[in-house]
Amino acid sequence: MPCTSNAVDAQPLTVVSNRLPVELHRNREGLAVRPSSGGLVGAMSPILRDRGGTWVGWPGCSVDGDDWTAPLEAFAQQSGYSLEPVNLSQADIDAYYAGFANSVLWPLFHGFSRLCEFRPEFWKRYLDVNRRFALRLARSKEVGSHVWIHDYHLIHVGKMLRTAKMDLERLGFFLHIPFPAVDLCRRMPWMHQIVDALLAYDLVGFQTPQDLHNFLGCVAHCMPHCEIERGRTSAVLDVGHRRLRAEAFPIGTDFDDFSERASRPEVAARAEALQRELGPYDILLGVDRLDYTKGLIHRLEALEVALERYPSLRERVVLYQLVVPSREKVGAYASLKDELERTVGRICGRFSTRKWSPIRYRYGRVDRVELGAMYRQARAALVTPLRDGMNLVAKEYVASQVDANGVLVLSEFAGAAGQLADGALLTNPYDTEATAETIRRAVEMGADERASRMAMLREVVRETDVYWWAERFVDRMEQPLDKRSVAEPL
Ligand code: ADQ
Repeated sequence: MPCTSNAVDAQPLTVVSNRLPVELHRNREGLAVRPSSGGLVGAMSPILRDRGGTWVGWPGCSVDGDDWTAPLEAFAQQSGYSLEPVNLSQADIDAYYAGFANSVLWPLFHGFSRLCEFRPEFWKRYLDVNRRFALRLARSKEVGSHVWIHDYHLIHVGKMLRTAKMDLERLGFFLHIPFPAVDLCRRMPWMHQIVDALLAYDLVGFQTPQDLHNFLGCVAHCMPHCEIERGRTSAVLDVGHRRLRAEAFPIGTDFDDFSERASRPEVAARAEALQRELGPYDILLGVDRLDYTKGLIHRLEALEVALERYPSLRERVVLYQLVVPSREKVGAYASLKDELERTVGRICGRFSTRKWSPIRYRYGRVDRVELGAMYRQARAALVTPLRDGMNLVAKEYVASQVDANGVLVLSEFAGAAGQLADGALLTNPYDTEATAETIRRAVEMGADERASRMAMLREVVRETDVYWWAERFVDRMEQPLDKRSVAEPL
């Protein structure tokens, strides 16, 4: 079982994220807490179990009016760590979650500033909710002195904890999405406050060295007196009264879990069934949340160009596009589903023959067996976001490719491109013709090249899995600054 290297005398850890790692629900016996799946939960749970600790977050539903004490205690006994739910009202969800987090920070940090709604009431509610999280942490007896806060929803919690003079030894923050360059970030009226809040942590983690570099550019712009000692993947910042570290930690996936599952006979059987269902064609796979950053329309258009330019691909490939619903209440997402369906319809109408259709579109969530079967069977995965912090689908595909038969087509704007450039076929998703050509290359690649590229990819994804990521972050967070400055000096 993975555990941190200093687990013996380790302090309990508190993890804070917008959502708790569980779903609360009501069954015949009453109230129940069910663990949810996902990379972050999988990575943090063993660490929390090892060291003891607490996870603070929104349970995804209102916990008012019901007594959740008993089911939460039962969960703590079973999992080895406790949960602290923070309640959010509908007004919070509208203005903090759908508002500031997903209509300001998400689009801006991904480079879609035209979709930003810079509304002061969103900002005010964002601060209110961050304060509520901080208060919850400050008042809880379960919360220890080592706290790790996750993602763009909760940037201000650290600063608020410092203001409340909470007795914290180590305070870390990890941003799961990209950090924008200064020229983009400057469009946000609250840029200075956001940068200042990030400087309240002992360790600020980013997905890639580029995100780190962008952050340092924003710090230099907002706080010209801050001294920065730069390395390639890390930096030490001196803000006058204190020093902090900023560093790139590319998140990974649970390689062994995906790989082991993909090897199971039931997954192999499901993969064969899927192939029969789709016909004797090479499967191109897309797996995405329904999000404008994922480049779904651009991908479909690239396929359209590929079918137009390379007739040999007709009746040879089928794109199996799986889309999971997401943020349906946020304005910019509502029209995307319609546009996607129209585009699928147009391409199918244009190229389908009596026995073949170029796209199979599926809207909904699938379980891990089904997902493993798709990953295992696909001749190529088309992971072509317009911008992405990391993109775990790319790594899950690689981990599930136990037959080393497939090709990863990867956007150069996904954080994962920095680690996977050698084995993947990189493409610029805005360049539809180049992406079309990359699709053709992936389909026509010989078995030897596919196997050697996939072997390279599997090595990287195995070595830098999600446990590696979490342990490295916690180790660095707990390392005193005077011990070592930058990880890799320039
Ligand atoms: P996301 O934007 O959600 O994450 P991603 O990293 O691709 O993006 O993770 C998506 C997850 O959802 C994957 O684990 C995938 O298996 C799952 N998924 C997608 N469609 C599904 C479906 N139809 N059924 C079941 N599961 C499905 C954010 C950042 C990323 C960063 C991660 C982690 O935007 O850049 O990689 O956090 O830090």
